[in-house]
Amino acid sequence: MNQDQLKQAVAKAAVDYIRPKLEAYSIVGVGTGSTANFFIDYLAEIKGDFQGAVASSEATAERLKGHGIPVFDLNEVDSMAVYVDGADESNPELALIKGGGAALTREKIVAAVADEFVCIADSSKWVDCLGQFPLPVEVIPMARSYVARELLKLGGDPVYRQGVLTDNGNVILDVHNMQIDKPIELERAINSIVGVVTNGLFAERSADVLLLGGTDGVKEIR
Ligand code: ABF
Repeated sequence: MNQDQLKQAVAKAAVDYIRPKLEAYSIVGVGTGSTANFFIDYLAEIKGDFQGAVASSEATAERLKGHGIPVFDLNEVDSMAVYVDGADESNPELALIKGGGAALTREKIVAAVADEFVCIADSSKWVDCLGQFPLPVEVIPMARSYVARELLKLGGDPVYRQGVLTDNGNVILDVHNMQIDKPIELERAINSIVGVVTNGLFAERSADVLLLGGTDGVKEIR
């Protein structure tokens, strides 16, 4: 199986996993990226089983609408049964690095609202220690250089992601060479730098379950 086939397998497994939890009034939070895109395509097959979705990016909203799935503004919903999204890395505690697709802030907001966060990933995303994937940090544009200097003090090597603006109109710094032994502490430390919108560590609100696709099938890890 190639990586895309593994992503498809976990996307299908996610639909099977959430289907029994859905009611006619349920809202599904939907993430961003290629694994999430496969999930949207399978989700469309059961669109009669739930009310609609909240999207973590404009791209996801467009794909959902293309399948005829109603998309709600997050402010219109007061609860969300489940949020399904991919990741760039997961450790055994299900703390994640996300944001390779620059959608980290909206992803973190939607994850915060959801009763259950289901992460879907192929086995290449599984690591013992987070940090081989550069950690994305969304930054207010005028604070970019200041935040970069502060990230250097924390031991990382920030690199400006040229030519990328987030859906919120901000920029991304990708922090390389960060050894992330204490994800919760680092998530808090980076978020406390003035000018940071949020960072791609999902450790305070980690995934509740990870559906991890490998050549031997999809494992459910808690
Ligand atoms: C999003 O998609 C991100 O937070 C993460 O950066 C990315 C994973 O990408 P893919 O599913 O394309 O590997 O969920």
